[in-house]
Amino acid sequence: MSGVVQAMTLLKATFDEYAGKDGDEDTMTKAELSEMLRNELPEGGPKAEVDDFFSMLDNDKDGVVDFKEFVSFVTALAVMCCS
Ligand SMILES: [Ca+2]
Ligand SMILES: [Ca+2]
Repeated sequence: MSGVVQAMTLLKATFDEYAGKDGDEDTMTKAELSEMLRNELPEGGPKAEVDDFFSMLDNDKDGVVDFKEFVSFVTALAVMCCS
């Protein structure tokens, strides 16, 4: 597997793990997102409110974060941090 494929697989696995907690693994609720931030990021993640973070992720404002929104956000973050 290439590094990119590996990274994508990992992203998808992480998304599925947390998004599936309420039985709907296609979308992530605010509760699921905040659990992911607590577990996956050092120091519980950015100190910004989960609310702010969630609305940044929820591009189409339907109240949940789907995998596409999740990936676009992570990609944007990677571009900001690594370029
Ligand atoms: Ca869910
Ligand atoms: Ca959404």
